[in-house]
Amino acid sequence: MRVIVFSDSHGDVRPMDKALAAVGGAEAVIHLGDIERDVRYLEKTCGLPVYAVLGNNDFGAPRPTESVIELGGARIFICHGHTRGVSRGTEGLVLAAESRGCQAALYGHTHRPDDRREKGILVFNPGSCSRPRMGAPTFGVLEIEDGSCGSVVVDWII
Ligand SMILES: [Mn+2]
Repeated sequence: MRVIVFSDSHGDVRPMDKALAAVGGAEAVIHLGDIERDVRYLEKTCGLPVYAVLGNNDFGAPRPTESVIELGGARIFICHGHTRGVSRGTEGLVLAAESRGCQAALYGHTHRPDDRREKGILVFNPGSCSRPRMGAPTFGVLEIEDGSCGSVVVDWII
């Protein structure tokens, strides 16, 4: 199954709308936090299941900060990343995913895309779809088949 991954939209939902229109065949959307208002917009408009966590700029909403979701037979650890120190590296993130038996660890917060494997775990950050730290806005696409995750970061020229 195909899953679109956003993070750090920070109040600008237009890039998400464009990405959803451009990528066909998606069956779910993941938003990795910052900001929660944009998650509520997705839930109202995109017509797909939305899985989301709170970012460091999200307060008080009834959502988790970290979560394990199951999609396409894969266990996926999702978090914004600030609770796992991702600005300094992904070691804590990978440990958290590993200890939860996950095949993938998704995070945001850095506004920089990441798409690697560590200890056999997909370590993936879609970057920011509206406020990239460098280069073009980006989002991510996961392709999950029989419990294994392929991935790609998509550069998005608005
Ligand atoms: Mn953040």
